[in-house]
Amino acid sequence: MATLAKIFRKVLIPALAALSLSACKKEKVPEAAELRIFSWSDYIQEGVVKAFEAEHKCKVIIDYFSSNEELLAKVRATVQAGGRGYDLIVPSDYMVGNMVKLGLLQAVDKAQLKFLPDFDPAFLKPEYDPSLTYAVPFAWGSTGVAVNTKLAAGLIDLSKGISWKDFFENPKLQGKVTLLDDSKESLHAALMVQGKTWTQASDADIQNAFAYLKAHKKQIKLFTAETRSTIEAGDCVVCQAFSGDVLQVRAEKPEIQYMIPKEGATLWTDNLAIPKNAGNVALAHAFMNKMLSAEGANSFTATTFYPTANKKARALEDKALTANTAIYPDPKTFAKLGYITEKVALLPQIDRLWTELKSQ
Ligand code: N2P
Repeated sequence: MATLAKIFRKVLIPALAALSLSACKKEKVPEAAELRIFSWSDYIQEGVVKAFEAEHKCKVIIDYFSSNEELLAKVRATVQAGGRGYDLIVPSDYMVGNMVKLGLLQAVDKAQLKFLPDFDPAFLKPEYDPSLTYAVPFAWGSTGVAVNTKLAAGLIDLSKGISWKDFFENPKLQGKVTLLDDSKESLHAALMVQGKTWTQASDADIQNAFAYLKAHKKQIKLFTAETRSTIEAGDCVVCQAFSGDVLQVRAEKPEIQYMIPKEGATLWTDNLAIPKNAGNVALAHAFMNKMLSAEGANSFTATTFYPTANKKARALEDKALTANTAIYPDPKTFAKLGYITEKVALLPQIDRLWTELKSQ
């Protein structure tokens, strides 16, 4: 009996320990695949992320940016630094063209994109990437103004709509308006007051528009990217903002109204694209399929109030959404919207005047 106990202690226990150690080594769980996304805020709902993680046994990491310039700076820096970057990013129209020229994007594999046959033909040949080589149109909207109708009472007569001229010049609105903290959107608003479209604008028009912004700087309470919290808190009477962001606040606060000023507003399309230094291109394509399937796109619009390029998704939408002209502008309003396009030669000038304006 004593000998048996000895054998157990001396031979079996160490053997079992060695066995379990090697089993441990073998069982070391491989690191979960990761999908790294850099997106505009609130574009990707938590439920979508959780479902995708479960379906693809991966971890989704999302960072947020609030302007195309911020997106460009980050992607450029990570590509230059070498190593793994984001797998999926969401640049707007003109920024796609810009990033392609800088060699920051890789081609998407269209054969993997199951939703393309459901796309609205209007989105299949965008000027900035006519064959959808580098980017897939995803969401679209306008940049108009949020009006707090309670605070605006007695300050502006909204029965005739609103204008950018009011926004910048109405003395009753002094210190009560906010502009997006975005050089191009701010410039576009000033150009529109002067009857210029973005594409027409010359070097001199841009200088004049910045001079106008400078002359009316007292009118502007704040340049901010945090428009939703600013509107929600009642911190502005009229606030330049993206359509869906305003409508998300309006869902809780009916006194907030989204308006397209008389002179016009920016029309934009945000895209899904894959940077050169992506680490998981397969997951990036899978996530595109998730977001842009008819069901995915439908739930995206229902939560963000931004329409997508998927026409089939529109057929699934609640009639209250498809009939909402703040989401789908009527043809007369739509005709007043204009894209911000690339103005490569004028960029240094825009940047300089913008920095000057903000530091004034
Ligand atoms: C979403 C912002 C809309 C992006 N929060 C404008 N391109």
